Amino acid sequence: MNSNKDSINTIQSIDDLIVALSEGERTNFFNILNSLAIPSTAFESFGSWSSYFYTRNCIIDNEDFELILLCWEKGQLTPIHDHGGEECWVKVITGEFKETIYKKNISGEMLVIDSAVAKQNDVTYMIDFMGYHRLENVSNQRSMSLHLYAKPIRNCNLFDENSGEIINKVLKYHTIASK
Ligand code: 2CO
Ligand code: FE2
Repeated sequence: MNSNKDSINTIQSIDDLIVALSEGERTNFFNILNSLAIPSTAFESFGSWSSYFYTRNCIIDNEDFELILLCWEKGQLTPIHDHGGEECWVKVITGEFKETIYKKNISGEMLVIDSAVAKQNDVTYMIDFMGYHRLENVSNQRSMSLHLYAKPIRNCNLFDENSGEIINKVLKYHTIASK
């Protein structure tokens, strides 16, 4: 049943999403992202694109959380990385993403422990004890994903596949939304 109350409470704009996250608890973040009713076109003005690498576009960044739109050309992918000790929720806005999860064994080798494809509107969750992960745009077009980190992630560890070393990296934004 879709009562008036439900539709009033459904988040229909990015501004309302920011209010809901600001007033909400982390334990509700998965449900908040899962029940969004924001058209994918509403995210387009936050996007930017690069033929070299997926872009990280900041929608809002405060002491408690960071909401960023990632824009991916076909085939673009992240390095294998962790999340700097923070919680990470990803909602697919357009397209399809393969998420591969890795863990180091006692010899220091990075092993695949799981992989799945997330489709439009799916929400995934990661935290460092679950391992490292990689995301890849496996759809045949440009795609967008919405990433929520609490608290914001300023640095994370990358696994360098050539050297087998872990490298700490400062994370940057390609664009920052004006307030
Ligand atoms: N964590 C990566 C980043 O913020 C994206 S993969 O999904 O968490 O660049
Ligand atoms: Fe990630």
